[in-house]
Amino acid sequence: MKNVLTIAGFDPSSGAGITRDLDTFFSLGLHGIAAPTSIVVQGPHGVRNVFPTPFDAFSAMLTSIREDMRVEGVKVGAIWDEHYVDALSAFLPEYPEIPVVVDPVRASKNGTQLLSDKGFKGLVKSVFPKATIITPNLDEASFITGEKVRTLKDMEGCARALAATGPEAVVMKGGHLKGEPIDLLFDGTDCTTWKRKRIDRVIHGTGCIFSSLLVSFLVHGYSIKEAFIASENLMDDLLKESYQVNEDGYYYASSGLLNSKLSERWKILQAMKEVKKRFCCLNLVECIPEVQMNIGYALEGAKGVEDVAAFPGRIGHHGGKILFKGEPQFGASTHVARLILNFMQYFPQVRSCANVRYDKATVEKARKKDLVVVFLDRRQGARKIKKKKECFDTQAGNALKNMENPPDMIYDEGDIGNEPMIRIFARSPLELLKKMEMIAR
Ligand code: PXL
Repeated sequence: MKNVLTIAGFDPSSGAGITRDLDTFFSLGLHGIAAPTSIVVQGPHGVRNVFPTPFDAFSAMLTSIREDMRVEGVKVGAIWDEHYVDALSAFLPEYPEIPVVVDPVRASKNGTQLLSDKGFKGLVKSVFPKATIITPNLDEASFITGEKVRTLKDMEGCARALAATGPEAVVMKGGHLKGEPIDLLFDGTDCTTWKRKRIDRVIHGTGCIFSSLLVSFLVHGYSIKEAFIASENLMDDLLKESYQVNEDGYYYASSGLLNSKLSERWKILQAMKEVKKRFCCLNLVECIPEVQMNIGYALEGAKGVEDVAAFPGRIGHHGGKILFKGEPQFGASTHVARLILNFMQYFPQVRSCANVRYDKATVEKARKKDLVVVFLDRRQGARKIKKKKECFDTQAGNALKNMENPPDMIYDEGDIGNEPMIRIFARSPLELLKKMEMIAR
C-alpha cells in the first residue's frame, strides 16, 4: 500500500484540511496519514478560532512517520508559523524523490490567518524549492510577488515569476477572477489552462481537495500535466456534487461520497441489466399492458426522476417475445419513477416498481398467495381532484399512510381514457420479478 502524508490543519466540521485530504487519498486508492499542525475550530459559517498543535507533539509525529513508515507523497496545507515551517523544511529532504504538493494557505475564507506572515515567507524560501507543484490562489500569489493578478495574462506572468522560487511547476487557482474561473498550470515550459462554469455556491475546502488530488495522481505515476487534467476533471464532478451540512452556510465536497454515489448508481444499473435478462427468459408477455410496461429502480434517498433508473421506450412485446428497446438509464421514465418516489415517502426501503396488465384473475391470485393488495377507485378519486396523476399519488398516499407494512400491489379498474392497471412494488427489481412470477399465468 502506498502511504501519502498530509501536513495541514484539522477542521472538525470536515470541510477543509486533513479530513478532506485523507478522504481524497483513500478514495483514490492510497493510504492517507496525517500530521496536524493546528485545530481550526469552525463550522459551515467560518472559522471561530485556531489552536496550534503543541510543537513537541508535531515534531514527534514527524519523527514517528520518518522512522516507522514509508511515505510516497506529501501534501502541505495550513502550517501555522515559522517553527512548523522549519520542521517541515528539515523533514522533506528525507524524501528527495517523492512528489510534494504545497498549498500555501494563508487564511480561511472568512479571513482568519492560518499561517503567520513570517511563516509564509519561510515557506516560500525553504519549502517551495523542494516542491513538485505549488498551488497558490490569486491572493496568495499576489502576496508573494507584490503584483495584483486580475487577468489570465497576469496569471501567466505570475506563474512564471513563482516558478523562479524553485518548485517544478505552479498551478494558479483563478477562482477569484472576474467572470468564469480559470486555473493555469505552468510546468516550467508550457502553460495549460482549465476553464469551468462558475457555480453559484460558496464551497469550502476546494483548495485542500485539489492539492490532494494532484499529489495522489502524481503518486500514481501521472506526469504533472496529466495530474493537473485528471484533478481538474474530478474537481468538476466534486463541485457539482457539493452539498450543505446545514440548511445554510458553506457547501462541502467529498471524494469518498462521490465514489459511493457513483457505485450506488452502477449497482442499480447492474441489477436492472440482470432483470432485463431474466425477464426475457421468463417471457411473461401476458404481463405487458396496452400502454406497455416499465420497471423502475430508485437510488436510496432518491429526490427526483433523475435518481430513478428505468428502461427507455418502455417494455413491449413482438412476435410473442418480450421486447426491450434499450439498456436501463437514470431518468428514462417519468411514470414508474413518480410511482416509486411517491411510495418511498411512506416506505423508503421500497424502491422498485413495475406496471403490469390488469386482470381480475391476477389480483385474485396475488391475494391467494398472501400478497398485500390495495385497490384504488379512480372514478371516485377523479371527481375530487382534476389532474389524474396527482389524483393517483394522493389516493395512493392516503392508503399508504395508514399502513404498517408496505403493500405488494396497488391496482385500479381504470377510468375513461385510462387503462386499468396493476402496479407491483418491491425492495429491488429482482424481488419484483419474483412477485410477478408468483401471480403470472
Ligand atoms: O481553505 C483553507 C483552509 C485550509 N486548511 C484548513 C482550513 C482552511 C479554511 O478554513 O480550515 C484546516
